[in-house]
Amino acid sequence: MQHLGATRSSLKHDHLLQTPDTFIRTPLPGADGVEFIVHVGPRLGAGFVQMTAEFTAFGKLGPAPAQRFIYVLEGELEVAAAGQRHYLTAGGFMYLPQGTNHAVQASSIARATVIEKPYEPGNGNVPPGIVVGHEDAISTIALMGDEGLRVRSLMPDGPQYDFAVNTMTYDPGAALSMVETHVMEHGLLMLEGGGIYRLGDQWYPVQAGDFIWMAAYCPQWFGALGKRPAKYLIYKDWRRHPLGA
Ligand code: UGY
Ligand code: MN
Repeated sequence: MQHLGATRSSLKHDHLLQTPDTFIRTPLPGADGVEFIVHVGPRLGAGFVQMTAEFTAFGKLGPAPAQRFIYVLEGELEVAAAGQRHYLTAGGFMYLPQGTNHAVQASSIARATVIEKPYEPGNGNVPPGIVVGHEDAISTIALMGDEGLRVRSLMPDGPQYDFAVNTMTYDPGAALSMVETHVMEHGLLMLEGGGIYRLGDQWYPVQAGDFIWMAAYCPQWFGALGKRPAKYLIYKDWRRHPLGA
């Protein structure tokens, strides 16, 4: 459908709002039966790649050039790694440290968020390990004591992990208690509901299906609107010195 050039998508120097009407699919090397919407990556100045992988039945991902985090949106993925097979359904996730030999294949039509980031070792001597889980098994934390804003941390928090992936669920009317401006960048996928996202000096209506990238220091705030909760999956780089040391 042609909308006379109108879209909510917007690219500014410190943020991107990418709405589904502007998604373009691309194949990637090594993958078979999978199309990718590459939402963000180094070409935009990001230190990570985030994409939506759309699998046909038995579609396979190619090898990961970096650490890989997979969160299943729909369908089922079979992931073989370290001599074990894991079956991930919607809300299931897996983290594979850089260099982990693994295979990802869809059992049926499936969709997943895939985040890849070159590993920054930090100065610890414990290597990161494979993580497998399901969001439903993770307890929620009320952000700054607000029971209307619940956070689940999908990645373990330890010195060996250099990024975090959380889900955040806002009851209707719940909002971040402050405009955040921080050194970490974010990749964000709206999973449910909607609201208003402040990014830089702009306020945008956003809804399930939208993707947002926030560069380091991009002023950000969200308030949920509507009659059902709003929920998003959010990535941030974490626990590393800004000088890379
Ligand atoms: O973890 C965060 O920085 C999160 N509170 N940011 C956000 O929701 N935009
Ligand atoms: Mn933030």
